Amino acid sequence: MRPLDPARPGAEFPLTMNAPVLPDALATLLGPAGILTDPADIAPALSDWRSLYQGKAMAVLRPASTEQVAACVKACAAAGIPIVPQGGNTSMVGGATPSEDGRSVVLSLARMNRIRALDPVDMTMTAEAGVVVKTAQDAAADANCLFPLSFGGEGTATVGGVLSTNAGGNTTVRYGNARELMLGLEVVLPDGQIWNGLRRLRKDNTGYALRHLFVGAEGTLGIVTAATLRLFARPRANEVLFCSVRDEDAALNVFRRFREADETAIRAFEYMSGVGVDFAVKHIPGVTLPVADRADHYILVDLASTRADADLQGLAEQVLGAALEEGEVLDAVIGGNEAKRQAIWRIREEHPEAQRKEGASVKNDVSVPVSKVPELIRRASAACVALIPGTRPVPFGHMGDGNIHMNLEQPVDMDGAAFLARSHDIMDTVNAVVRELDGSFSAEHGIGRLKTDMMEAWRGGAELDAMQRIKAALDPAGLMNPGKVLP
Ligand code: 2HG
Ligand code: ZN
Repeated sequence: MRPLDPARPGAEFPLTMNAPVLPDALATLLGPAGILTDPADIAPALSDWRSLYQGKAMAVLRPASTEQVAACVKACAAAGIPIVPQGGNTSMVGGATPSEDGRSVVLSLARMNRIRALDPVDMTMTAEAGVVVKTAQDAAADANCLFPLSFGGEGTATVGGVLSTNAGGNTTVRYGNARELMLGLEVVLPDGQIWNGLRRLRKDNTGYALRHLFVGAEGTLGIVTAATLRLFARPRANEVLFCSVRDEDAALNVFRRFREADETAIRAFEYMSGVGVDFAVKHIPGVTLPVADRADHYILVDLASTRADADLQGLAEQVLGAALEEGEVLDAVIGGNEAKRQAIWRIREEHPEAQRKEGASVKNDVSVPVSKVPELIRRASAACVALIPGTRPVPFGHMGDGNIHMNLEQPVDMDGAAFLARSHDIMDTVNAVVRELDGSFSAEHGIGRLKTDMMEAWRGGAELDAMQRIKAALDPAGLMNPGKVLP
């Protein structure tokens, strides 16, 4: 083995006795389009979307087939080179960023972007890991079906990434998380074996459900190269509502009212605070407040039905009428046409960007039982303001499934870096409330690098022990996405 390019030994990698060296075989195997070592070319793969981490890598490998992924894994295993799998690189927790030591390679699935099969009778789609979520949605729609996973990063995130992180998003309340949308997987194991588990079966009780082990493992147990996904009937009717509500309890009660009136019609039920909506209106061109008066609390309700003649407007009027009478809902608009529906969704989807433009912020992707969401928002907000006076709580997100982004924006008169230096104090403060409410410190963004140090406190004992033994059994050399998930 010797460096790929003798003029640039291992790119930024110092050639020492212990330093692994990129095997020559990779260049032959992948060809020029399949391996990047130029610092300018690999730079985008070395940092995360939130700019929390700046890693280094010997190269970015870009295999174009499952066999090539397997060959890369074998070659890297033989050379002792850690592999960081990467999809759309939209992780919120640094899950796809290499470490700073420069010893690893990033393995991008971007070139594995074929939809291998779509069956509107089985209602399944088999897509390679690098297929962008939006592309999968569009392919399903072309076949008159629905691939329901939906979230802000869907135009960049990929099938392999959303399965490896068990992404949730806006429609969990109706269709479940990525895990529930997966029937089968193809995975390259850490020893380079290819496991073809791309079954299309709704029933298959044949021992351990191996496929579920790789969902949410964030690439620490192997590399997902393709998946068979569940499709659904495409909705023919859709309405989106934006309402100002009295308080958090009122928001939850409106959710209850819709569930009682027609549970199957709720495609998303999102909460937003007054401060978060203010930021969206202030920073995002074209975003305006749809209701007449500003309020401290808002909800977005997305209703859908596969029946073209479903009277969703009637359903909305019936539920809102009662909620208005009780003083739970203060004001409401119903989208009406597609442009208006999209305008309402933009207010919610632009929350992360609006928060970024307002200044430094700390994210807390947490979940609690749905009944506890109002208490979570109130108690965590108060605790953070007590910790750092002037902090601006911006709770928003997926109220219908109990996942709130309990985010905190820096005080107006505080230095952003000084605020971020308190990140761990803030996360601990929110998590103390989450723990009392029987919640989770990571609802949908995963553990990545950001939350590994919380695993012991939250999952320590038998649970973490079992995880560590699974990791050791499948990846004894610890080369698959090291430093992620497990402490
Ligand atoms: C969302 O729901 C994402 O928009 C991002 O999960 C949440 O920025 C966040 O904290
Ligand atoms: Zn979210």
